[in-house]
Amino acid sequence: MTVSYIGLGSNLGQPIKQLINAKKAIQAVSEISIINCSSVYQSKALTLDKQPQNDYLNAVIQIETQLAAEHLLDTLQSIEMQQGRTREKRWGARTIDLDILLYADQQIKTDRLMIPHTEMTNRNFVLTPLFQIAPNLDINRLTTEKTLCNRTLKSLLQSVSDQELVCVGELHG
Ligand code: ROI
Repeated sequence: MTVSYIGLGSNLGQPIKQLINAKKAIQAVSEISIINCSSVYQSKALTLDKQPQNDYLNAVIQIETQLAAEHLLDTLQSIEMQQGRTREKRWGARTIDLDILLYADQQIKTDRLMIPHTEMTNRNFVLTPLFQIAPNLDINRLTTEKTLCNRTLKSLLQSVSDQELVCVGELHG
């Protein structure tokens, strides 16, 4: 069994419903057990081009799975498809986004997968819910594509504290 953390995000349609449905769909996969689930957080869209986008709702869940990382990715992508996600441009608005943030303490770099998730250490909407459910998570030895973590989650959080984030409720259902 492998512990993995999945980031959920949505800013189109009814984002809270998208998150709830995604959580239910993940729960229904027999090779996955949900161990822990963060609250739901709202934030302004982080964009590259400053094009206006709706606010996002985000959450992080901790799972245990027998699926290999590639198969977990296949599974999450098929849930995204079921929920009507089309492949939009990078950094564009989306109905549902399911990202593998961490997969045990593995470093995976393939055409399809970058684990740890490339941007996770720069994003308050990932770090705050992750810290909520795994405050003692040791990410010291992990490197993302861009950064050597080499820091505690708490100190990473301080460096993104200018990105405003509001807790808006729980992911029931
Ligand atoms: N911005 C926020 N706040 N939350 C997201 O989940 C999110 N996802 C994205 C981009 C467009 C980078 N911005 C985001 O893919």
